[in-house]
Amino acid sequence: MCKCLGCGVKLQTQYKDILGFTNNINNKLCERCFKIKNYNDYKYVTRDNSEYIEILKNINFTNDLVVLVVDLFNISKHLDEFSKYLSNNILLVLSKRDILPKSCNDENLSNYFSQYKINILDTVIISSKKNYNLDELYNKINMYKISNRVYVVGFTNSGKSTLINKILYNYSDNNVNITTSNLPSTTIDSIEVKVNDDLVLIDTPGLLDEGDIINYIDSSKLKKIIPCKEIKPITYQVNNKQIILIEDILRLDVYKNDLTLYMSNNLLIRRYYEDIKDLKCLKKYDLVLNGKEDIVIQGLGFIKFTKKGKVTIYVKEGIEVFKRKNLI
Ligand SMILES: Nc1nc2c(ncn2[C@@H]2O[C@H](COP(=O)(O)OP(=O)(O)OP(=O)(O)O)[C@@H](O)[C@H]2O)c(=O)[nH]1
Ligand SMILES: [Mg+2]
Repeated sequence: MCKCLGCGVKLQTQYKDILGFTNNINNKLCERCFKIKNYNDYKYVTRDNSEYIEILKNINFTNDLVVLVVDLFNISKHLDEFSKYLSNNILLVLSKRDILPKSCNDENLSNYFSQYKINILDTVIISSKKNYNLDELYNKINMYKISNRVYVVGFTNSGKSTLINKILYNYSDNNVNITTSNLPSTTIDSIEVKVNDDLVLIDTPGLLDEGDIINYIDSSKLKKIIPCKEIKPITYQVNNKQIILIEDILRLDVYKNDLTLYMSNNLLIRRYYEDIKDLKCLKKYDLVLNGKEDIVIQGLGFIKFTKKGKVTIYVKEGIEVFKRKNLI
């Protein structure tokens, strides 16, 4: 069976509209990967988490080390899902450190994850983009691995394939380059890459987070939403009721509080001091803050509040909105 070296899908030459199509079975890449890599032209695919859960169950049959990659900017509410299926030792990798402000304390970020019921051996904060802490991560992978096989898992878009490419680039002669993109489900099936005789990394497709904004927004808007460089947080002190609109995506009604927005700086933010009708047609969430809590709008970012108070959020139905203790 020939597999695409970019996404792991089984190659086929019969059905143009089905995953894995290529016009020549001897090609190394499927047509979809070829287009992503050469034209940045992404064909949206819908995947089912049940296939992915089977992959996790099979990893659980091994005793091998698992590298769990979590996007620091987009931490899912459902991270504990991984512990449902995996009892392997886990090296937690907090990715995309370059997106959060430099001033954040790495130790506090790591400590934040102690609340999850995951079998964490150790934590490393990285940025594949900036090559931050990759030596430390590579050493820890070699130190903790039980066999020469190490699995890389996580939610879709957390940066698994980018990390593997970077490890290959830094520490290996293997010049394989897995397909990456900022859209979900880029990796379709497991891909084994040999780093050296003692280490094989196995990339896996990402678990889909159903409440992530990525599933509800036109892909042309994603460039605005997904930050690609360090976020400059925006702080507001609200003394009387104010309304903050973020593009046509989110409406925030705040009554007396201090808040800081951690979102892409490409988004248009408008602030109103009197009542307006805009975006009230979206789904409404009335939230009570107990002090030092963030409101997360999955995939869009988060809003840090310091004080107790009431907040109303309007956002497209389906996008997950939840509270958590302050990350930063
Ligand atoms: N800013 C920043 N972006 C990153 C970093 N690592 C990955 N990305 C970006 O995140 C997006 C997703 O990366 P992928 O490596 O395709 O993510 P994945 O986890 O393999 O995704 P799936 O294959 O869909 O499960 C891409 O646009 C990457 O360029 C990083 O360290 N910093
Ligand atoms: Mg991938």
